[in-house]
Amino acid sequence: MTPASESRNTVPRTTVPSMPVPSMPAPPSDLAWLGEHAAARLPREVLLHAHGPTAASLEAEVARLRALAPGSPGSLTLVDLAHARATAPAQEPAQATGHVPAADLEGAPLAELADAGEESFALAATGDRIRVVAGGSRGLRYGFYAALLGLVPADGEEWTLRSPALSIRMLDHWDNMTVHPVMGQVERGYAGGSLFFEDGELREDLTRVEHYARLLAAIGINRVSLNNVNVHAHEATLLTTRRDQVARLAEVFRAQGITVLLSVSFASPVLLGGLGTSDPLDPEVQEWWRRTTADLYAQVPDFGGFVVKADSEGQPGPFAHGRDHADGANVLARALAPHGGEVFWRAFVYDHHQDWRDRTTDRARAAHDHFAPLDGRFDDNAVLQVKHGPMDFQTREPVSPVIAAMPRTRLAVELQVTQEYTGQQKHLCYLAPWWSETLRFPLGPDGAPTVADTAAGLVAVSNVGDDDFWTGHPLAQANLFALGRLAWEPGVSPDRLLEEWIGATFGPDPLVAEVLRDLLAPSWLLYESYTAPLGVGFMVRPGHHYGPDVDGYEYTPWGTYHFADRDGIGVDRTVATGTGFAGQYPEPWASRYESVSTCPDELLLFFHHVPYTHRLHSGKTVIQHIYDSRAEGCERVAELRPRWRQIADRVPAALHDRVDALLVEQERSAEEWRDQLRSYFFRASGIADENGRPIH
Ligand code: GCV
Repeated sequence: MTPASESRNTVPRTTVPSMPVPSMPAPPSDLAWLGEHAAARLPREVLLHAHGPTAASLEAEVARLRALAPGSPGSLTLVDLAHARATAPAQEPAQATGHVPAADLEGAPLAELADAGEESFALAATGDRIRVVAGGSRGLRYGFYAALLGLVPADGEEWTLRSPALSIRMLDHWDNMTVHPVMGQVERGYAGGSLFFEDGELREDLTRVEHYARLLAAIGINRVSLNNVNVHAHEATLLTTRRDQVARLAEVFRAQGITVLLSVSFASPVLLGGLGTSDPLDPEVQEWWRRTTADLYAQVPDFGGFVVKADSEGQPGPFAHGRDHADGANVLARALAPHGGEVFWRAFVYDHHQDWRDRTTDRARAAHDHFAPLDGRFDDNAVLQVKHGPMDFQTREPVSPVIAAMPRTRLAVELQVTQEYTGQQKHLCYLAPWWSETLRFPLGPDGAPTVADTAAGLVAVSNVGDDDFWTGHPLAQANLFALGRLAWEPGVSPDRLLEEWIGATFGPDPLVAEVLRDLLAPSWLLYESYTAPLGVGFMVRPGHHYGPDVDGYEYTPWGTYHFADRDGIGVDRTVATGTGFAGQYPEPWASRYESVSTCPDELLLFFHHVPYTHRLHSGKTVIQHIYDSRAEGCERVAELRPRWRQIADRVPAALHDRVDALLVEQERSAEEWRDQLRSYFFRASGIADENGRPIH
């Protein structure tokens, strides 16, 4: 055995650099969970038994972190089993450990690791010594970041084997290359412009993308889709004449074990190829996709695949050719298959030219109506990407019934980290409690497989832009962190994720942790309490979707109605008297949602139209709930800023100021929600607030 200090790629105590490594570009002002506090956790001695690009990038990472903080006492040993085998004499068996000292591997579950796949790792902590053994380079990276983020078992525990619960852990960027006059550069982006593109082309300086890739790798993300699913003419060319830009981004993400994907237009054969049709069953169209995809792989051999929004909100799709969505998805899947790529086909398909007078059409039904009959028809490398709820990323929705309805289809559940309907990164809204509830939702009676058990992956729309704090609202970083961690470990509690994020980002100050916890942990329910009530959704200003407008979408073609009148409110989605949507669920949910007496309060108005005097399980009438909850929500929002001010000198000043200014806006906006909704429903119902609070 070679002593540890002589092993290849060892970063011993003596080589700790005291200055930033010259090859590393200057860091952004905010390093989120990979800043000084994470650096302070890195043990002083790091022993790396690995080779190749991952070893080089981990060495660079250690050097970068060393420049931020000297680290903690102790050692971190990282062993890539692939390296161990490569350095073992040829006659040794597959389990051979080459030049890795026996003590570094003592007791490690090597056989289990070999079965667990290359993203897995095993970790043990004894005293101030942490040991990580990984089945491959991605696992090694994840093990390294687990040590930095404090995801280390208590001292003396056995080795724990860690594998991601979901193999697909993807962020979708809705970035455009140019700035849209209304939408800005990033559709539904609230954190500045695109990190990737500027003035219609790839940015010259990709420094921030490098840091972003590191942040994502640290939370376990393994795929990033680069551009908006609404693919405009200019962005469509990323598939053909601008492939070199995809290749450059792929290189940056590859360094962190992340593969890139592109959103493509279903009409590409016409738009880019000059063909007369995009009919998926046309041999020329199929050949065009095959050739174009092969050309892309020639430049980006580990390209991940395509994301497609088709027949939705104006995007072209197979319906125009009399074909269904399995025909559409499979033509792309077959072009990708020889290269190992996948197509992510979105199930967000509905009629956005609905007649509001027609009470039988229900947008919530659309995904199930279109896709459930296609179960079993999608190729193996096609993944159906289903929004977690049946409508559109509202503050509260039931779980989409599509997730339970397609056992023979690979599904990815889509979440929205960018806060389109949840306060646009101006309001505090820590979404992990809701995501966690969704992922743990059983798709049947008690003990039935959950959403997380059923899905092959989790996809989420990114909340990041070129903003100094990455996410506009600095505390919205918690959502990105939690998303990645939940994709890896859906059962972990949102409170624990908050602790992890606070520790890595803000360090061990107990008051800072307490204040952040108080602000963030209840913030989703707080946001819900002053916005659209009891699952009815929307009530936002049309177009940009910020702030209240109760009837903003009521008489529009978008299928987003609350049907409030003088007597009552809500959408009848029952089988007995409504649109029948409740019947799309398996039992016990179909019956539970169908009956007004068993439907949970928070979803009452999603499933039922009820009189204002209807009594909730909480004991309050619907109208009194609307009045009280908006008033009390506002009172609680007013308490946030004084609380935040208690840590003014304990967090970076620029960050404190940014959050402070946003809390002022949250107070203003919450009051606007309160006053508009309370007044609207008083005028509609004529029923007074029994608590006598002012109504305008
Ligand atoms: C990218 C919602 C948003 C759109 C978005 C769409 C989607 O409707 O408002 O901006 O388009 O969802 O998920 O495709």
